[in-house]
Amino acid sequence: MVHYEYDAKVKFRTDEKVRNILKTRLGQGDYQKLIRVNNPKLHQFIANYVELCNPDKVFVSTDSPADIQYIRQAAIRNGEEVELAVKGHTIHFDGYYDQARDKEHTKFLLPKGVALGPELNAMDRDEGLKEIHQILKNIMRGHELYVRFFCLGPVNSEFTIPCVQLTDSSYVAHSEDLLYRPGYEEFKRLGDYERFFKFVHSQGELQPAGLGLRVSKNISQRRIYIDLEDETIYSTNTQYGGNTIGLKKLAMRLAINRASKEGWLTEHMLVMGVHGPKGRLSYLLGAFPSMCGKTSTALVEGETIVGDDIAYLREKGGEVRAVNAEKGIFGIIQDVNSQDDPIIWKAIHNADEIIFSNVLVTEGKGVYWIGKDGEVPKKGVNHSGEWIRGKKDADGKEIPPSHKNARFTFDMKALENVDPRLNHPDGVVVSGIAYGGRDSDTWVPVEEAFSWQHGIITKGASLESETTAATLGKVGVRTFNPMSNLDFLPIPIGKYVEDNLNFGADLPNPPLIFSVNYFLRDSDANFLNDKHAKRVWLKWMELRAHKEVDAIETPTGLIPGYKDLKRLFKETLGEDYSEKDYNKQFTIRVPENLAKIDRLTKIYKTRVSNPPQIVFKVFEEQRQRLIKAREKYGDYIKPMAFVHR
Ligand code: SPV
Ligand code: MN
Repeated sequence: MVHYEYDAKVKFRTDEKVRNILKTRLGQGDYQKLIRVNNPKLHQFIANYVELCNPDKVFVSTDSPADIQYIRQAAIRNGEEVELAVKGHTIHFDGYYDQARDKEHTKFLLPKGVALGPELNAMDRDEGLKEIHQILKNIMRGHELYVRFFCLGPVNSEFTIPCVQLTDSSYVAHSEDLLYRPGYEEFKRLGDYERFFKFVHSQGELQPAGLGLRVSKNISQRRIYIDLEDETIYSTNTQYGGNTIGLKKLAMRLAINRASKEGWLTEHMLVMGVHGPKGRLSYLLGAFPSMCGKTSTALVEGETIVGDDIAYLREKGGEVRAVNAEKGIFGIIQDVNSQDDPIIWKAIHNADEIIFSNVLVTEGKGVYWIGKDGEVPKKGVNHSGEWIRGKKDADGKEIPPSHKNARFTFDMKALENVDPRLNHPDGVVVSGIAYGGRDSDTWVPVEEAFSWQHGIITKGASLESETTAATLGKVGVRTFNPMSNLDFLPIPIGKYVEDNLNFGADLPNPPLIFSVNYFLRDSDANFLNDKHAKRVWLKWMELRAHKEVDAIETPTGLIPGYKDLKRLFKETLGEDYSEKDYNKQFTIRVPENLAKIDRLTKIYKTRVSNPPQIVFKVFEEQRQRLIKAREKYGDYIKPMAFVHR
């Protein structure tokens, strides 16, 4: 379909014209690399954006070590990364106001007549394309454009989605090399194939930052526009990975859209192997909003990791199979230390290639982040420039040594516990799915849903997370975040919930669904669990998946019995788990649970267009169970009131 003049101009170019553009703009070697992929649609796409963005130079990267090395070196040469004391480790800064995903300027471009509901950020497609093409015009003057090919999901698999990334950021191109499976050979193999995802990114004009690095200058022109119809995403005037790394959260939006049409799922989930008795390994998925412990869970001691952020789920032979869309980690570094996250700590010290972003660089080119082992340095250089303790920003706010969203990027091969099935084309069989957010007072630490439908509705679709106020551990606002996927939904929430319900509806043995809560507090705001308790909840979920342990039936779901947890705490952590702690943690909090149902009912009635009606029925049934229990036992009910089953 032709939507406006720019489209009209480029859509009708002949293959010959396209090749001529490429021949003139690319060096002989790069032209040859590109033409070896026999894909006219790909050539047309690249020619269009080379012409529009007008880079000084184009580099086409194959999967060869030499090409990858070229990009690594370009990142240093261009001032996007600086080498640190440890060989292969580099630092990248994003601009002071470019430290996170820009939700306000991330928009779906919608053809006339399509609507996504009030919660999703969207604009008219023609208008959006016009605006973004204006921003892109000549934006790469003076820059080199990198053309990169990758695959989402394992290669040679039903899950594979080939992608092409155009970017003038060697940091983005380098990051993708650590995070995604190579795709040049796959594109060559596929030939004239049209269903690939396309990403166009430019960091735009740059300005100096600390250590001689350069950061995006025109933040007011920062845009992330998602064209679902053409499966193309545009990103401009930003460097932060969540806005720029095409295959990460940008591709996730396209993949959710595709999955919805084709009957599979794209989820914001970790994938991990949990060891059960007698050498058994069972796979669990976990959905958590950002900064709620997803990466830490995926990387607990004693278990294996398949992925920490994005999973694709497909039904195969009556089972649910999952893969990691990625093969590396772009993880939050704050509070990573040798005690709390020993596996990540070790990998950060052993990996032969890491990009650190927005941490403090100390004298002698070491790095420091908040919560790292050791003393806070007195000075250094960070995303704010030269830094000393107590430094304030323009608003008078104290600047911490590292940004709270500072990250590390490495290939998962740096990890000692990477699962052997990471790249298996059939993925792993899913035994259970856990949903969790920051919740100070409602959910128990772990609970199984009564069924797929009950789990999707009262756990996944009811997920909320509290924003953490900086002051004294006080609890902030609860934000609604269905399946932790709200920021990435390209389809109306109601439709997405329905897709989830349908996915498990006809399976003979769907994965069990759980909620977990690592953030439960007592009335003095102290956490009721330490960080390692999650290892026990994982073990309990694994046993439940094989019906090897019983559970207690409460109005909201099935919870562990004390004796089982006591044993698992001892076996897993060597700790004595007291009945007092158990009762505190697993008390059913009726008023808070009822308030949650009221909140969610209201949200689904007012903020979600066309919610599946079953949602209200399941909420109402849960409300009645809670009211009945309250009549009998009061507001706060210890597990012993309920029966084992
Ligand atoms: C998240 O915020 O969920 C992340 C990092 O995984 S980002 O790439 O910014 O999305
Ligand atoms: Mn994420």
